[in-house]
Amino acid sequence: MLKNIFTLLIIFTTMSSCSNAAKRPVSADKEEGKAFTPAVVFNGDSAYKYTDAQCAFGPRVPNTEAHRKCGDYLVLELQRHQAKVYEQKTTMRAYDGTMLEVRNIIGEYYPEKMNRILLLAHWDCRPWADNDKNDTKAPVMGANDGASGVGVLLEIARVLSENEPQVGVDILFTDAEDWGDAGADDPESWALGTQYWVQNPHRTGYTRPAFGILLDMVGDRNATFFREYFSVNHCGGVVDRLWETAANLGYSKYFVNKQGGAMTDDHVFVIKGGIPCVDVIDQRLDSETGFCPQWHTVDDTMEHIDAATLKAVGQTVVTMIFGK
Ligand code: AHN
Ligand code: ZN
Repeated sequence: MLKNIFTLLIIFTTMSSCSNAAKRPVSADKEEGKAFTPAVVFNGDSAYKYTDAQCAFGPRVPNTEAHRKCGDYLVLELQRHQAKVYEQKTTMRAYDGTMLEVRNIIGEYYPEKMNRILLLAHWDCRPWADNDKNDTKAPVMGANDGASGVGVLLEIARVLSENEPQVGVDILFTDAEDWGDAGADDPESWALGTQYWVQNPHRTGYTRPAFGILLDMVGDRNATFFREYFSVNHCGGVVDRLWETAANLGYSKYFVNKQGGAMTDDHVFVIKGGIPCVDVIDQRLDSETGFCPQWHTVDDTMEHIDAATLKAVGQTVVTMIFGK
């Protein structure tokens, strides 16, 4: 009972803090050790397996067999974990004129609950490794860029099938995030699936979530998550709570409590659609691309993925959902 009250408190302060964005800096004494152990456990090895399972299909580039088969797998996994699953299938025109078979996949947990949280990650892969030194025409495997976020969310789906939180949770796997124009300043060439979902709710009577958390590139061994610019501006209260929760769990090495850059990513369109949203994205402020060395290269493979990073991200989100 006490625990339930505590959880409720956390959730409502989190939801209200989205708009007033109270600044709650993480105290230095909490940076090192763990201030608490979580009640609901996220399994990093399980998330690793879900990440690997997606890569086993090959690069999940839209309009390919690997993409179709992995989409079917994601639907089945969500159903196996007791979600109410919806699919959105549509055709969209990419910036280069290619017509893409876009498929968003949504798993609702506890749809009767009116207070809801949205968790999202893109599941498609970039069709070209345009940052590669040699093979710029090859597709990206996307172990980190795509599969890692989905892997974490599939493990959260398992957790949600076994533990009922105070809030409802919607898991959204977005498609066609990564067919964007890297050579132009054209934000709308990215995140096509999310743009579609924001304009077309996946069902009538869908209860809009209070806020969203986007996971993008959350699996690299050396990941660093900075406080992304749009997230801070539109959902600062949730940013504060996420980074503070991570610190309390001993994950400050990954969740660096400093301002990062501004990202064109799925969350931008979720925010435009009226849902405040945070982007947990691995940024490297000292690198040329702003991201990890494997970003949009053929080296974005499982050998750079670490279950410890997946655990840090997944446990932080799970602790936000369930309380400590
Ligand atoms: C841009 O590169 C414009 N935004 C980063 C979004 C992204 C691409 N995330 C994964 N791949
Ligand atoms: Zn990408």
